[in-house]
Amino acid sequence: MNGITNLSPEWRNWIRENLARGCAPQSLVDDMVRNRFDPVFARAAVNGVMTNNEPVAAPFEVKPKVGTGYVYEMPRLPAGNIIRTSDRDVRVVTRVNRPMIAVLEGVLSDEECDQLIRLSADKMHRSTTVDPISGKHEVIADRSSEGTFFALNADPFITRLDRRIGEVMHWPVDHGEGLQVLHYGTGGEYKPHFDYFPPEEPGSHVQMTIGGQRVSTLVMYLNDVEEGGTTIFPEIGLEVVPKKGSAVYFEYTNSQNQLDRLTLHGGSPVTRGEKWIVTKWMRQRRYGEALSPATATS
Ligand code: PD2
Ligand code: ZN
Repeated sequence: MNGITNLSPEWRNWIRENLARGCAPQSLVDDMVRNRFDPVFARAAVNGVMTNNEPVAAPFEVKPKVGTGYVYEMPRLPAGNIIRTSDRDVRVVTRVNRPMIAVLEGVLSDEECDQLIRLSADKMHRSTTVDPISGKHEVIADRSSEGTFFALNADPFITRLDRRIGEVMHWPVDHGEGLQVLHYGTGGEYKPHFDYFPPEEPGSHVQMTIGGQRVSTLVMYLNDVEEGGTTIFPEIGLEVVPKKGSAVYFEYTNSQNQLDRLTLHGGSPVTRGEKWIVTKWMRQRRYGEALSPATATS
């Protein structure tokens, strides 16, 4: 611990009032750190005021204009401009707070991107999505790409990447689905969808029997795309341009099991060249070492 580690009633009120005004939790943590609070303590203090049933949840909901009712909690993604993992520093270039989205640079080195493509190239299969009724994987036109996956601990290279990715997403590695590599040729796209399993679809329950709901996604870009192939968030008008080694992170399930519909997203058509990505989906609970990703769209 480094700095102040106790919370006076005045500071507790200050946190409560600012949350009620709609300030982003992270901005309160930053202010506290500037006022010599220990960073870990400041984060815990803001989280504590938010989750101790203090009267902060209602003003914190998305305004009726959007009307999702999703309560934003402290992001799982670590705070700060740089996320220091065990083997690599990752730079945060953009953060959106509602929905919680971040663009990250340098998640993978150029060599790691090339290696993932090399390892995947000769074991690609046409991508599937989950049938909303049966929960079974089916090939459908909404997802014109081919893919393959790497189980946790498939080899030392994959183990190292999974460890780093777990640190970036601040979630246990064994709660993650195996890394999924996707390749889109020219014209390939992935129509807008949710990465969580929509509860109203019967097939979702099949997908959630092991590991529960998905909570967050990290889409990492393995190459620069000549034209198109952006990751789009149509509800908020955000478009992330693929850049080799960079990633887009987003989270959509909170501790109360609410799902953030503003994280609707898709892969826009690749209009020139090709696009390679690798995706990590995190679950609420342990998912199991040997399981392949449960590819879901609605
Ligand atoms: O290729 C993408 O940008 C993309 C878009 C939406 C990937 C995913 N979803 C995904 O892997 O879930
Ligand atoms: Zn997706």
